Amino acid sequence: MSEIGIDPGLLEEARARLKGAVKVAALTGAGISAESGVSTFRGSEGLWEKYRPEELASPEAFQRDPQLVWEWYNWRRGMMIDKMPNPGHLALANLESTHDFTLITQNVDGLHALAGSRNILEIHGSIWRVRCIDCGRQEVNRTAPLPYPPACTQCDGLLRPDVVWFGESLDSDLLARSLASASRAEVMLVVGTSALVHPAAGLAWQARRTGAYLIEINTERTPFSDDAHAVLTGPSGQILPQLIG
Ligand code: BV8
Ligand code: ZN
Repeated sequence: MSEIGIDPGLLEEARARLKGAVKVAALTGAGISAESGVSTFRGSEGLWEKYRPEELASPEAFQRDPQLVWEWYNWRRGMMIDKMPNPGHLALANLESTHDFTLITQNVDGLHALAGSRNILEIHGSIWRVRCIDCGRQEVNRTAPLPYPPACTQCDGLLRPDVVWFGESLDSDLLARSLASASRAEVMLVVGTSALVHPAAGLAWQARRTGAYLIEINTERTPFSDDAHAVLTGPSGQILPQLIG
């Protein structure tokens, strides 16, 4: 076994498949940021443990109690503001220089961009971007916490986090581009996601349907594991540098 406990033959096969591919896609979730110290959603200390998703990450919750929702996002922004990319983010950023690579992320923490990735589809939005619920104006600021109530500089309307909440549709252009890159991928990496949230998780199965070789990297098994060609079990911050080199 390699020092990260992966069967060397499996790792070698996955490496060879990646080396032999041109078009590659990746779908990442909160697990890729765990080794950067960013809480996951459903882990032991997962964010949702304290709150139920519909309580906070939904338009109804924001309608009902915008201050509670803002306090949660301010707490998350404060928890994320000093976090740095880990070797897993950096390895994926390197993939852009050797492959026709598209990075699809469910994460809103911005760590892939900090690691140097450029071709990123942030399908659930960004915690560092806010949007006015009246005029739609977007503002980016990496500060925490935002004073409450955060007011739009253009029309004084209420600002909301520019993320996709449960029950909200994803940006149709981002979803179309994600589907296209998943469908044309020869290899698809599925990294650090519990594969529970749709339509994001569906992108991995889409890639499988259109013939991609699927590599799952996760510390645990997920609903997706049985459909992956290679399941590399362990921390992505250790496995990705071994896989990508
Ligand atoms: C929509 C942004 C159409 C906000 C988020 C029943 C069946 C199927 C779908 C549904 C259903 N009922 C409702 C739905 C739809 C719903 C959904 O999927 N619900 C799920 C929970 C069942 N989806 C939606 O509402 C989506 N919209 O469907 O629109 C529509 C429109 C109108 C009306 C109806 C439908 C919108 C979903 C987007 C929600 N927004 N985030 C914010 O962040 O505040 S989701 C949130 O969960 C994050 O984005 C997160 O990324 C995402 C998924 O979680 P993961 O990233 O996978 O993280 P998690 O903690 O779960 O897992 C971490 C993994 O990492 C684990 O597997 C762990 O083992 C692993 N790990 C840990 N450490 C490491 C590691 N792996 C490697 N290395 C490590 N070191
Ligand atoms: Zn406004």
